[in-house]
Amino acid sequence: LIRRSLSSKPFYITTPIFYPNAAPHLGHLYSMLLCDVRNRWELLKGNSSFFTTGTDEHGLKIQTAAEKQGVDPKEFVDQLALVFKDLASKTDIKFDRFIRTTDADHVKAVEHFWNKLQENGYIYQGKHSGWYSISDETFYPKTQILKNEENGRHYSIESGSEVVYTTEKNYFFKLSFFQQALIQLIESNPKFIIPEQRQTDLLRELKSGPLQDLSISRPSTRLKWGITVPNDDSQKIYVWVDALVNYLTSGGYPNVNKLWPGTHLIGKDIIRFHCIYWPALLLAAGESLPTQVVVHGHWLANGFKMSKSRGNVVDPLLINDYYGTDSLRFFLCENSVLNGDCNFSEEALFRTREQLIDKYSNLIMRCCGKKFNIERAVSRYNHLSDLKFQDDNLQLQYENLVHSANSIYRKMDSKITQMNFAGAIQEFWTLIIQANQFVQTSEPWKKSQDEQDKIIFIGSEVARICSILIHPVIPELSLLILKRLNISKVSTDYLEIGADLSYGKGVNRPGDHPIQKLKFRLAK
Ligand code: ME8
Repeated sequence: LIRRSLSSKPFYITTPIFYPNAAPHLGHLYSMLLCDVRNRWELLKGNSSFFTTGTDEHGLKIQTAAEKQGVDPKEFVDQLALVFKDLASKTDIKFDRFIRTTDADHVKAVEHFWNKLQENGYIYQGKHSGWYSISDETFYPKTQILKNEENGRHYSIESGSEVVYTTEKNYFFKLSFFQQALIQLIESNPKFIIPEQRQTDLLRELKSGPLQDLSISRPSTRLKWGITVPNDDSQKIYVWVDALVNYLTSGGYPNVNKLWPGTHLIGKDIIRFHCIYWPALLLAAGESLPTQVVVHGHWLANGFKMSKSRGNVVDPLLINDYYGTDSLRFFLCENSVLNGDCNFSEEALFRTREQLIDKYSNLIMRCCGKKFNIERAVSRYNHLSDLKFQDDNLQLQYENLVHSANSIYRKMDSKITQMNFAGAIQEFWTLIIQANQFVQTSEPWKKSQDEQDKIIFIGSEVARICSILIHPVIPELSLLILKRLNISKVSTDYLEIGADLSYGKGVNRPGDHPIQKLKFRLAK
């Protein structure tokens, strides 16, 4: 059995905090979902677990988006934070804290973190020079600039906007100082970043040349919407430093430490921030490093990167409304691979829903048939040693099924704790198919009551065990089924065959086919 965590701190998992400069996209739902499933899994195991998500509300992106709409940035983010929360609530995402970088405790945490970096000698004042575009509000590297020989002016190749060579005051973080420490840290901790390939790539990058110090402030004249550098009104804190500290804020930083260190789940485009900047900043501030950084790929739509111009952006709220939460959650988990991109298609989502009905619900429907009696079967066959079938072949199938049912938890647990949800779901399907075959080929409707009860007992037990184990992925449907079987003990403490013998009362009602309700529920 899996040993319960003895540490007093809960398991702590975080999504990135999202930019609320536009409505949430599928990637946002996906990262919340992966964390939600993992969090629910820990809770199912009886562990304490804490899960945070939230919004990254400062910075130029937000400032510009708010200006475009002619509203105050705070009002703007207040509205969008609600949309993100709404997505979470509609998709059964149960976070423990929704952190916003405009929260008062977060602003205090960031100021304290900054002061710590300064006290420890890792911040210095400097100048930053480069090609700056006023309209794009960004610096471009020299290699990205073209001079127009006719008018002598300079332009960004990428955006075509004019750029001017500018020098501004900035605070810098001594990132270069941490290069060797980062290499050592990563080399001595082979699972610091998963999947492995991401760790290998990052190490290669870290060894490829010297790290440059990082500019960690912006002039307040340019960046108005941000946290002011302590004791210097002329500068605002770089939005990534502000954002990363959110992971400490939720644990009570700087006063108490109820949570840290935690496990981060991030998308592949923000590895540098989480695996180079963040560990270096933590080392500089004297804090522990994250437990692990889990990196996922991106969702494509029918094989293409989602983009507004291509018109293939999947709206998670719409899809959720149309296909139902559990189908969408199941689909995203079943088709999710960490070490590559994932493909979204409505046809595939439709098929997922059909499979849930055909394979999963079918097992329950078979056992709940009005010819059978789960209550009697469960109360009668509570001693596994009693279960002997006359037919040798059936006996063998039965023994194999019991073995599979009693080992599925360990298999799923090892996959889920490695964030391999597709693998865990594969285990779930294997067992469901095996049980369906057993019930089908044993033909209980032709058997004596005694043999029939044995078959129905094992069939219901597999349905019960699978429903408990799949609960973190499809919380509503699994509970509906467990309720339909009158099962109330939803925990990994009751996963052996025969571990809960208190269910089944009144389940096999004539004329009441649970599948109808399920179909309706799934198809919403
Ligand atoms: O990066 N599929 O926020 P963000 C899957 N505020 N995931 C995707 C995706 C896709 N198609 N597109 C984007 C930020 N993502 C910062 C984070 S954390 C201290 C600050 C993922 O709203 C992306 O990889 O732009 C990232 O993990 C997340 O969405 C949030 O992106």
